[in-house]
Amino acid sequence: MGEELKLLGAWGSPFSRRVEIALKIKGVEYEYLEEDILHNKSALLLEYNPVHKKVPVLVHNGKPIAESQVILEYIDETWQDNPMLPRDPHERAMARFWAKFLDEKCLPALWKYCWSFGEEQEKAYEEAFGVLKSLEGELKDKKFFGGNNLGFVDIAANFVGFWIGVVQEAGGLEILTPDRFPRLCRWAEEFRSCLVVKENLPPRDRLYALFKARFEKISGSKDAELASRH
Ligand code: GS8
Repeated sequence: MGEELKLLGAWGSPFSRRVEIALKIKGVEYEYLEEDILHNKSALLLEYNPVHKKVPVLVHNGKPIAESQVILEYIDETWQDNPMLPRDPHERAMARFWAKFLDEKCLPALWKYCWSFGEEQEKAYEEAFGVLKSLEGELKDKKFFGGNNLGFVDIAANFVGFWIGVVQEAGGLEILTPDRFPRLCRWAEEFRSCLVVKENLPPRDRLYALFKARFEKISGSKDAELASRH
């Protein structure tokens, strides 16, 4: 019926992969446009997301929507089969609460731990450990955050389910491990083995190589900085 759906995304971005998972859950067709976010953002991206200039942007019949969680809600409201948010208002509110926590608390804390050094990293570890503990507590004995089926919070937690494991391996870090977080690690395995997820994750080797190069670059510049002080 002349519906036009485009996704401006980036292959390694957990945010744009969230949207891909959601569109696959709904079974809607879309055109994917890969953005070179580091070196060459397209005119389309700048036009459609002038505020943040970031992916993902979903463009539905010419109308752009930015910010992955906003996009997920839009998708859930527009295509109502296979709902991602629960129906019950309190459960819906709780799902939004945890999704917000993931972006506002978990992601910054985990990222800081992964990309800092020395004393700063030790401090960051405490905070990252704390946010993961909160998630571990919320999972309880549920299969997914939303219960028996993959839902909104699981999709929002995709960077915990996949990206963190790759980053910690590339950087020789240890935080999300089964001894510290047995439920979260079991959830992560469950998450990655869902077909819609599995088919919409970046290639692990390629992501690993990207992070490895980034760690090498950072440790190189840190060595240079230390040397210049002596
Ligand atoms: C974050 C999007 C984002 O950081 C969301 O959609 O949920 N809160 C937003 N996108 C990154 C790619 S992933 O690291 C991006 O587009 N970066 C480009 C830039 O910062 O210039």
